[in-house]
Amino acid sequence: MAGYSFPESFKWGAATAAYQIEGAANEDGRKPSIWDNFCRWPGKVFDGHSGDVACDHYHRYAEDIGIMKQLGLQAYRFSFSWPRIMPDGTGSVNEKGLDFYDRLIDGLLEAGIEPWGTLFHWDLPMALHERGGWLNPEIRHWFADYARAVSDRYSDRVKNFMTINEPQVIIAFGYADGKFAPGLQLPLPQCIQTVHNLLLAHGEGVRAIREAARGPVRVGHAAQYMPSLPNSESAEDISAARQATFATCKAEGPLDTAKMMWSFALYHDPMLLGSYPADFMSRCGHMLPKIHAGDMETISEPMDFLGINIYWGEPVRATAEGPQVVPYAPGCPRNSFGWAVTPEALYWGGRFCQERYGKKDIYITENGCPVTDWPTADGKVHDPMRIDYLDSYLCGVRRGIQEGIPFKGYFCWSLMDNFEWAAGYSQRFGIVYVDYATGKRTIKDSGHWYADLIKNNGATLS
Ligand code: GCO
Repeated sequence: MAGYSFPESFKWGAATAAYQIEGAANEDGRKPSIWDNFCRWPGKVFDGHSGDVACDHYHRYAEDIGIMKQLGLQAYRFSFSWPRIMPDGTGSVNEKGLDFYDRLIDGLLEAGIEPWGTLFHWDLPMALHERGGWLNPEIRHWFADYARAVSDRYSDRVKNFMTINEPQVIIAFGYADGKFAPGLQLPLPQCIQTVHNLLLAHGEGVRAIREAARGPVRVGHAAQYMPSLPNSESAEDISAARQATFATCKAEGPLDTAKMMWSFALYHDPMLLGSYPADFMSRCGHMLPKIHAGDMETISEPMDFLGINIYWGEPVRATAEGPQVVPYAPGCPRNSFGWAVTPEALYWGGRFCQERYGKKDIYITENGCPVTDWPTADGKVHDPMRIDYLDSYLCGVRRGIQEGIPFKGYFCWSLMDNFEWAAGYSQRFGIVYVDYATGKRTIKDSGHWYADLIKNNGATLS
């Protein structure tokens, strides 16, 4: 109910990613990533857009920190650019790249904002892709070396690290259906090998961050997560939604590679339970690469928190034949990407996560709403639909907290409009509007709404 204050320790933040906002793609020693390359592949990215300039955050970071301070953000989730810090992916580090994140982190701390750093948010150095990328088992060592360099440099000031953003999207979109960089469409066995390599890299990265840390740090990740939502709150429908949320493949019939690569448990059972899901093993276990002694222990190196990125869920009901997807109601609210607006997704996502993986701190590391908004004659950006989206989803977090689900923080995606991957600049997620022609930032109505919410620690929610 309105007026409820979130726990004092609840962290209110916003999130971005290096390739989506920094620009300066060829500056100060940075070398191409697979996304620089992918954007030059005709037809792959909307209108041939790229992150060459993006929001020019590399040069405007001080102004952006000022906006974060004006919003009253308590934390800011950004990502380190691997090709800016280690331009060849391994070996020597690029001092000018490291210096940028020193300036950013020191500026955040000066503004009283906690820096939360994602090590990998999809911008794999092209040099590593040319050596096989996530297909090469060596990537577990490449990623660990990179993680060590980041932790060694910043762990005196950054106390919260996330290893890999959305493993599912990296593999499903990048290696299975090819709609994201590096644009590959590999057969199921090879996709499964990339999953295993990526999970080993994650585990090695957790260890490397801790080994190199100069002081206590917390390590987690940021998972893509589209929970199934019970069509009613009957015990049967809740059970059906829980089962559907963690399913990886059907017991029989054709296997859909991309769909399987999207599944949540395929990555999170190994990370959090130390084993691949039973339904996956029964049909695809033989496609895994050889699992050496210690591999599953590496993959399940304990994390200090779970980061989940949730935008919407899919209604499911119980039937005699098992969980059945319920079509969205005709004309249901949808955002500019066409994604259904399902306010209960954060609640059920967090609840099912806790029930399966235990009471580990949960941060919503991404949640937000794309709207094709623009400044009106008054020079403001009125985005009531985004406010309604954020308000209604956060009411689900409030319900979860009141029921004991360990929601500990929320990072709105995104601080500012930015490069939305294959959709280029056609989709705007920011609570701050960016005029890409001039770089001008304008805090949207949703940004002012969010600032007020933070000031009242959630008490102004509906
Ligand atoms: C993701 C990525 C973000 C996207 C955002 C909107 O979750 O896909 O982490 O980089 O921009 O989610 O799609």
